[in-house]
Amino acid sequence: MRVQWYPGQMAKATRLLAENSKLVDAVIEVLDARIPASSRNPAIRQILEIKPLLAVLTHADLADPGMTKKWLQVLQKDYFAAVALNVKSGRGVKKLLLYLRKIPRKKSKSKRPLRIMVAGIPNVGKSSLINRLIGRKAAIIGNKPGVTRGKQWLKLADNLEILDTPGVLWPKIESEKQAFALAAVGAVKDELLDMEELAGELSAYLQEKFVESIRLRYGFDPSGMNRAEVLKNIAVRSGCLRRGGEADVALAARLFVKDFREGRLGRLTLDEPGEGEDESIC
Ligand SMILES: Nc1nc2c(ncn2[C@@H]2O[C@H](COP(=O)(O)OP(=O)(O)OP(=O)(O)O)[C@@H](O)[C@H]2O)c(=O)[nH]1
Ligand SMILES: [Mg+2]
Repeated sequence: MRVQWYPGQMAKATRLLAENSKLVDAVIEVLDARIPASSRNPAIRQILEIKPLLAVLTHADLADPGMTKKWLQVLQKDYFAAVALNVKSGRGVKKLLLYLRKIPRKKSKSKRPLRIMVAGIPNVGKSSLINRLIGRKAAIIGNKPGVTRGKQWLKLADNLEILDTPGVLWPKIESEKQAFALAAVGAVKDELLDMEELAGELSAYLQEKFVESIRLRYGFDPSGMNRAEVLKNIAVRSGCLRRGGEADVALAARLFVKDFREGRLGRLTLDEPGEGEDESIC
């Protein structure tokens, strides 16, 4: 899957991270629990000054719990701390607050509030996480990438300030698998995607790894079918039909991707710890 986005806008967001990293004591890199490897910014350690880096896995409610556990073990080796969160229910927030209290600080800076920057790919849940930590809707959120446009300082308590930042994607996506993973979870604007191509890739991936997810949701066995046949069957089974009864594959493609994103195909993790290319990033 090939994805193109606006390098100018992303370069600006990357600059914003670099400039503001000078002002903070630590950085939370928000990762998506469904794609922990693909949502890691390979350049984050070069962009940021050397600072404690915490990994927070959002969307843990939509990811495979066993895989999330494994991923946390992998990430703990590489980050100051790694925590999984369901931002919607608040599960995991207490643990994160405990880690934030353990962040070491220079003596000269210990009188001012602790400052944390929240960074990560678009639409991963950075602003939602901040709202959860603060306990009210202080940052604007939305179910599409590019909602947060500039930086925003928010006060969590007298002794803690948090910086919300716009989502960043790196200019060169390492592999087609990574581009697919980012598109599947909604980190890339849908307007920049060929939804039928994305749905086709998703169906091929699920057929290979989680064939039951299609059978349970749509009531047919996709074994042996090609991508077009799978989408056509989804269209027919879901009532995505044009006038005259012909399958509306474009509509079915959107429905299928939406079903995946909203967890109706089950709790699925697309990146496996230990997959060759993922290990090299960790
Ligand atoms: N199910 C689920 N949805 C989540 C979780 N975290 C965030 N979301 C949803 O993900 C969408 C994006 O959340 P935002 O907080 O706006 O994401 P962001 O990273 O700030 O996005 P940008 O500002 O566009 O980069 C919203 O619809 C949230 O409700 C989570 O842990 N689980
Ligand atoms: Mg945001």
